[in-house]
Amino acid sequence: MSHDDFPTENPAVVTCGLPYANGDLHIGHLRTYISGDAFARALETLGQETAFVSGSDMHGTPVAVNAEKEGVDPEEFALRHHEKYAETFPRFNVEFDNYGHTHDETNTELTREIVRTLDEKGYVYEKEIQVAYDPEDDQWLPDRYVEGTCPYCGERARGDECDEGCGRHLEPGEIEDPVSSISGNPAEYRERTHKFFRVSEFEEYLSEFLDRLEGTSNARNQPREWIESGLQDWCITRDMDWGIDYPGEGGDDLVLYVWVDAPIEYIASTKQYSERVGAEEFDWATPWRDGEGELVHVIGRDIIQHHTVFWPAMLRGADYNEPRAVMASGFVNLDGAAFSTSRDRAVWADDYLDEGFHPDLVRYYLTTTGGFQNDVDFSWEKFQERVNGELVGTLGNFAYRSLLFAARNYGGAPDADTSEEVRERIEDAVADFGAAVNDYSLKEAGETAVSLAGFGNEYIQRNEPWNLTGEEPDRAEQVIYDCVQIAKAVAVLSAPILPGKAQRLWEQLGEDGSVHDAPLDAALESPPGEFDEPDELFEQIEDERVEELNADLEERVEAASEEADGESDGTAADESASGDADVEPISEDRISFEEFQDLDVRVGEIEVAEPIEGADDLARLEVDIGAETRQIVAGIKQLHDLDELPGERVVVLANLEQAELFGVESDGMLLAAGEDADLLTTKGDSEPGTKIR
Ligand code: B3M
Ligand code: ZN
Repeated sequence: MSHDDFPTENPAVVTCGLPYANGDLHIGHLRTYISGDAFARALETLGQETAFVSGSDMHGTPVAVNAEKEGVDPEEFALRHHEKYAETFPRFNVEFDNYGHTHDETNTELTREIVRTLDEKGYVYEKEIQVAYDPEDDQWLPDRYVEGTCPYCGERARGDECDEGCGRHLEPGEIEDPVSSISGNPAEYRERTHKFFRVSEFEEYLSEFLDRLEGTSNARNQPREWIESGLQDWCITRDMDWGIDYPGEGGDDLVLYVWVDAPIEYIASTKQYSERVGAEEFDWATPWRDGEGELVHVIGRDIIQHHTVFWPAMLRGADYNEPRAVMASGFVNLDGAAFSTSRDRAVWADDYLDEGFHPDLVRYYLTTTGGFQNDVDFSWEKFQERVNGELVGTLGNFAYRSLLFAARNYGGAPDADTSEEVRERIEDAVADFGAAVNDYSLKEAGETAVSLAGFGNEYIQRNEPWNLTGEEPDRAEQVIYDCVQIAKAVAVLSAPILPGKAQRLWEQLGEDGSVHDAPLDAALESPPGEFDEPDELFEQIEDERVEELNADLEERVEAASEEADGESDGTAADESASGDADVEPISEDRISFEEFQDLDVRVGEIEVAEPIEGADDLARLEVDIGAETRQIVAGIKQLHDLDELPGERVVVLANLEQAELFGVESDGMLLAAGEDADLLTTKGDSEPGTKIR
């Protein structure tokens, strides 16, 4: 069975992985929420009825451990963070139809009901297992209360997840050499009776389900390996006070494992939305249970297993509908290394906004830099480059010059019809947008607007309406009308990713209402006649600003590292105990040898190196990489004597996506170290084209 293309007749529900209510949000966290929001908006643009929901994950040891470290009650602790999240998301134009939390009544009730159903249907059984226990503190050590060695890969891991190694979910009792993460005391294993969910019974179902599943390929393929290597049943109870009490027989002193009630919040949150707007407007039961619907989960790639194995098995066991798609994103790094909350090595959500940056800029950066599955590297330089290049230089520039010319000369859109060339170009963009959304590619969906604006710039430049107004007024009117039409299409196509800016452009065009209510066809409908002179949509980010932001980040990292070093109590939980403040921390995110082999790195020989006029830092190079000579743009203009470079052997990443920098195509990247762009070279005499492995 394959799914019909979006838009379908059925209601869709787009969900985002629930953030644990246990800390401050940084822009790395925001990737999931911004992407979910953009995808939900894009579906609506296509005409798909969509509810967009999520909530805070209030339970489990990620919350309990942090609350305990702060010495506060977990409920109070989690609620405080929940409220903060609920307030922060809209500030990034992430507009959930409902944002609940897992501790509320709707979720608690629904969770109990679903677990009871699973129990009644024979999918739950009891088993004696070994559970980690701290004899000195007289405390059970579920999940993140215990740390030790992963039995699968030998890396350090926490109780329920090999977070630094192979990424597997770990069952209680599996972790080796257990130690309490709170006290640092060595732990022992003691026997306890727990409840298990028979995931293994769903093996056949899950493998068929994966054949139907849409979304990103990581979410569709990775689980196959887990299923082929045999599914384990999941322990669904924990020895804790904080959580939802086990609802069935014989689990009086147990709470449910957080991963039971967390995904159920997707349903509960949809239910709350229904209750608020009325079932006539959106009936939660249609997509989830009684009818058909399109369920799309947007998550981080570390929780694929939970969403493609455990969750669909639960849904199936309790007679709910299955997800249509799982979109699993890569992580966000900062200047090439993982964010580190404890080292203050992060761009915090609040700080970003306090700096006065518009939320749409980071939305654009996070959704269109690289494919959805890939990790995105954030640096203020790269952010500046994309904002100044694509948003200011292409989209903003096109909108401003077109609307300004139109307003000054005609008081708005002149009297004309769209030319065939422009109509066809917009039709292509509209078709590309639809295809991108059906392909779950936000990057491609976002690119339709920017590349259409790029076409608009080229169109206006080629037709020079400013030279036509005197001699050929009809031609001038035609060209400007076309440009206004393109601007309208750009507003419609960019709305999911740039909701605030697209709305501004919509208003500049003299349109009423919200661009978010405009269907995709509006891109081709005639723009209203009158509008005033526009103001610029985007503002250039200056180099000094970037320098300040980098200096500030460095200062904070240093201060946090010093503080952490001073405070270090030597427990296993202290993330900051290793590393040197002056050296970027080594990424905790290991890649496989296969992933490394995806990089096509070659020896190259520089043939030409010349400055790019007008660009501060950029040089244009021609590099022989054996089979061909590549044009590569590199930020080395100030850092190297370009005349001396021809003849140098360098190291080139040959299969990097092509890019355009300062209007010059760049087809590959020179590898270089550090701030001074110290160029990597070869020691022996490998010829250009030799592969580096
Ligand atoms: N609260 C956060 C995470 O592991 C976790 C997600 C739950 S989604 C149902 O990314
Ligand atoms: Zn492991």
